[in-house]
Amino acid sequence: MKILKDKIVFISGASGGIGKACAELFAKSGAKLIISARTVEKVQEVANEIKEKYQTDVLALQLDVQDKKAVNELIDTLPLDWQKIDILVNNAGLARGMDKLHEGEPEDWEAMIDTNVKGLLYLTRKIVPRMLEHNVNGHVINIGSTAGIIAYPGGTVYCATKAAVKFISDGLRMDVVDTPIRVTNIQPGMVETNFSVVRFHGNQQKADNVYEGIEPLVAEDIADIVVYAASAPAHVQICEVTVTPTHQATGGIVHKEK
Ligand code: 8X3
Repeated sequence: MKILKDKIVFISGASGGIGKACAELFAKSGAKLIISARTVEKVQEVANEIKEKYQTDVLALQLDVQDKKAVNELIDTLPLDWQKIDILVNNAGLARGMDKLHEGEPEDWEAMIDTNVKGLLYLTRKIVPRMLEHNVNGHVINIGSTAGIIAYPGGTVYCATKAAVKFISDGLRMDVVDTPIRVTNIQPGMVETNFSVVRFHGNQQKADNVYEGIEPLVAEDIADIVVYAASAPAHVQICEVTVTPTHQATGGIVHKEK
């Protein structure tokens, strides 16, 4: 896609799932990528795969977005050619546990709040000023969730973090209204990735049950929307997109084949 040619796109949490699918589609559209993840080996593997397939520049970096100091250092020390970031995809995020609030694990809440909310804030705080400095038509694309629109049983803290993503997106859109920067919040419903395996602390059976009897979205469905929003003309801001499988009306309302 001509509009994305040579644009620099930063994608957090790109070692798999939605992040990796976005990386592939941006690369296919001619963009250059900075992709980060907590495990450098995994994200480097994704980078090698994409470089070979699309002959584009990809910089793979180790980053835990929960670590404010690491986020700041990483952005401050980007190689010269990579400093002019056009598009930030705040994708790093996770769900942990499905306990009732009063029975839940504070460590699970911390992982979700620190990644989904604080990590997204740290990266945005660091990158948006550089978009302004470099005078680019910047774009911040946040991966929210239907969970941020309506809560569901067992999702109290996860839903709260995604509601925060919605309001951070809305607030940031106001903060940058006098600049060329666009802000998009994409709110997917059920997407079959590693998401549920992580939520259930590695229990594959429990994860499989989530998607049994329904055809869930796949990571590529979300990447299509991310790249669509990013390639809209500069005067068009896709503020929010909610996308669910056909048999999911919203968070907790799902029709499953018996
Ligand atoms: C994930 C959406 O419906 O699995 O963000 O909670 S859902």
